[in-house]
Amino acid sequence: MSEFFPGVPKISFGGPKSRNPLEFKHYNPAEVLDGKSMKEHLRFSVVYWHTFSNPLADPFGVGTALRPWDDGSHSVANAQRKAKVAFEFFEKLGVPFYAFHDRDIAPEGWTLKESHAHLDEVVKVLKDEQARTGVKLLWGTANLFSNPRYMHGAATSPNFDVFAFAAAQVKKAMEITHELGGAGYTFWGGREGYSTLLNTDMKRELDHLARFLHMAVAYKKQIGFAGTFYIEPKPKEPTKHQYDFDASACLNFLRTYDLLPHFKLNLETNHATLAGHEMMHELEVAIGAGALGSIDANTGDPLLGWDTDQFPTSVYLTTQCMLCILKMGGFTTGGVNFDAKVRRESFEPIDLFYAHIGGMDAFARGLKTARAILADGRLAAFVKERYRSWDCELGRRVEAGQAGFNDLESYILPKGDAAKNASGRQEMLENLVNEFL
Ligand code: XLS
Ligand code: NI
Ligand code: NI
Repeated sequence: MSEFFPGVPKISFGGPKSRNPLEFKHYNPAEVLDGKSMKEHLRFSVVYWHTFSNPLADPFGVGTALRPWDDGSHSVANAQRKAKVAFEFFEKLGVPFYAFHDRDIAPEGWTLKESHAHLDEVVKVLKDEQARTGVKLLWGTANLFSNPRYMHGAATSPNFDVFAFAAAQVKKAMEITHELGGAGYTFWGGREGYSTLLNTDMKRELDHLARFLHMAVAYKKQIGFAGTFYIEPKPKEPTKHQYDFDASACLNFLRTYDLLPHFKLNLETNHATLAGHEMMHELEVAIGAGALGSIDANTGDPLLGWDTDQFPTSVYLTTQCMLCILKMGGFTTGGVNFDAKVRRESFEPIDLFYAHIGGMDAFARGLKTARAILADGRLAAFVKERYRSWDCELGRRVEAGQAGFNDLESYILPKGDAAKNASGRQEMLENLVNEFL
């Protein structure tokens, strides 16, 4: 078998003292923490689109990526070779999962029928490679935003034919995800939003989106696909307003249209910051609704206002993520999916390794740090204590919905005023977290 990354060995754990850029310093897949290996805790996944299909262009210049295996053609043979490259990469990196859009793995044809056939040809290779390596599919999805037909959206397009085309495309993407044993299927509303309200019937578009998702739920049942459906919130880009704005907007949409039992959220860090939230905020919102499914692990640049999709390197950020995920009890079907791309200046194949090794190490440190904070217990104890006054008899009755304004007035009137407040101790808690970094 040909090697596409000659000279790159299987990446192994070198330990914190290692100075080898092709070794993990913190990610030790076999290390067991609380009865689960690091590999099982983190469930790392590589995305096909940024890693193997992104030429690294920007609005001011063409792609720079050096990908010696790619002959630049839109042929099935080129796509099949790329699939082999991808699996050599997954194997050498030691990730258990990957994720794809239909159009990343196989070239779009002149007709939908031809596109379906191209997919089938590449899926054969993916299936063999999965069997050979044991690498699994975390989730599949359909690209409903690149082709010009989707300029006005897909499930929210004013053009009914586009809606039908999108449905047929998703149907096929679900089928191949199912065939490849995918643990999930993601819906990211690529252009489901608007650029101006002057030409938009928002209510009608949202109704259509809900109908589309209900049909997907019905089809999932029909084919017996048992994976998790995810919605991935994003507030803007490419449209100025995306309907799946943030976790709260998605939950409201899912509840309004009776879809909540069928979906979980796939939260992406850079999307959270674009919405004006910290990732931890989005995670807490989703967890509170019992709807956190998976994460797209990346980060933005605080000085740039768009989805830069950089690899996560901040241990503070990964610690926050892992605190939430561990408190939730860990992932079930989801994982830490690196929806991230190397910079345009990092154009060599080896940069793909450095980027992922860094992201995996950052999350391994986040996992260990979060675990230590939880084991220490002071942070959780502080939060519990902060709400202690609610543990009185009337507080409990209020929480249980068994008290009214009359009860509260009778309680507080004789006291004259509320008891004194306690300090929030933000700085002390920030110091506490830093003790573990
Ligand atoms: C784009 C999204 C996209 C989804 C998959 O911003 O992150 O890559 O994860 O369609
Ligand atoms: Ni994403
Ligand atoms: Ni994104």
